[in-house]
Amino acid sequence: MDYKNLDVTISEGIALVKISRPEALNALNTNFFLEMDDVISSVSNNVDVQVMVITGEGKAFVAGADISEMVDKSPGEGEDFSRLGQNTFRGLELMEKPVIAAVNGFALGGGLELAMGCDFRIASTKAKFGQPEVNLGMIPGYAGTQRLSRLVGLGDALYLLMSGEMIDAQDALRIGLVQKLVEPDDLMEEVMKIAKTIASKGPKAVRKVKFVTRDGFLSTFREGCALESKYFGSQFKDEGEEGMRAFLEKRKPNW
Ligand code: CO8
Repeated sequence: MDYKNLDVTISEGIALVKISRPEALNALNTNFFLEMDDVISSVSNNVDVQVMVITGEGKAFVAGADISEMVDKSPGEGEDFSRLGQNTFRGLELMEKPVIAAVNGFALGGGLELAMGCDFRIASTKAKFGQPEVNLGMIPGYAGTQRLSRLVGLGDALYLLMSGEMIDAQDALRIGLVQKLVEPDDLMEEVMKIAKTIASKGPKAVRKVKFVTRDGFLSTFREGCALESKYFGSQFKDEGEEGMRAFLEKRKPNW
C-alpha cells in the first residue's frame, strides 16, 4: 500500500512510523486510519520487526482529528468516525509487539488519544498535551474519556477533559501521562535506544508482558494473576530456559 499520511521505515528490528501531513499538523483523517490499520497488520506479520515507534513530522505529533473533515458530519457519521479511530487505536494495544509514542510536539485531542493507545510515551521537553474537544463543543471520540482516567486517575483526567487546557511536558510527566522527557534534538535517538533495548530482550517474554499486563488491567486482580501464572509457566522449556542458562553460563542469550 502506498501511504499518503505515513512514512514507514524498518531497520534493526524497529519499525518507525512517522505521521507526515505537517501542513495540517498531522491531523487525523479517514485515510490516516485506513493506512495505520494496514501498518499494524503488516508490522504484526513482519518477523524482522520487534518494536514499533510512532512519531510526527514537524512541530506536531498530531494536533487532533481533522476538523475540516468532521465539521459537516451527521450524528451517525460522527459515531462511525469515532468507531473507526477507536478500532485503530485498540489495534495498537492488541498488537503483540510493543508500540512506543515519541511525542515530538503537540499531542492534542485525537493526537493524545493516539499516544495513549501506545504502550508508553517518551516526549520532547517542548511537547504539549491536551484534550481540547470541549473548546469545539465536542467530546473525545477515540477513547480519550476512557484511557485518560485509567492512565492518570479520575481527577487529573476530568480536569483536562473539562477545561480543555493544554499542559506542558513537565506537567504531563508529573501526572504520569508520559514516562520520560528528552531534549527535542535528542528525542529520536533516545527513543530508538529504548526501542533497541526492548528488541534485545526475549521477544516472546516482551509480548507476553504486554498481553498479560494489558489484559490483566481490564480484568480483576484474581483473573490477572491466573493469566500471569499461565504465561509465566509457558516460558519454561522455551525462551526462559535459554535466558536462565545464559545467565548461569555468563553469556548472552541466543533467542
Ligand atoms: N484539524 C485540521 N486542521 C488542523 C488541525 C486539526 N485538528 N490542527 C491544526 N490544523 C491546521 C490549521 O488549520 C492550519 O492550517 P492552515 O495553514 O491551512 O490555516 C495548520 O494546521 C497550522 O495550524 P495553526 O496555524 O493553527 O498552527 P499554530 O501553531 O498557530 O497553532 C495549535 C497550533 C494550537 C495546535 C492549533 O493548530 C490548534 O488549536 N489546533 C486544533 C487543536 C484541536 O482542537 N484539536 C482537537 C481536534 S478534535 C479531536 O481531536 C477529536 C478527536 C475525536 C474525534 C472523534 C471522531 C468523531
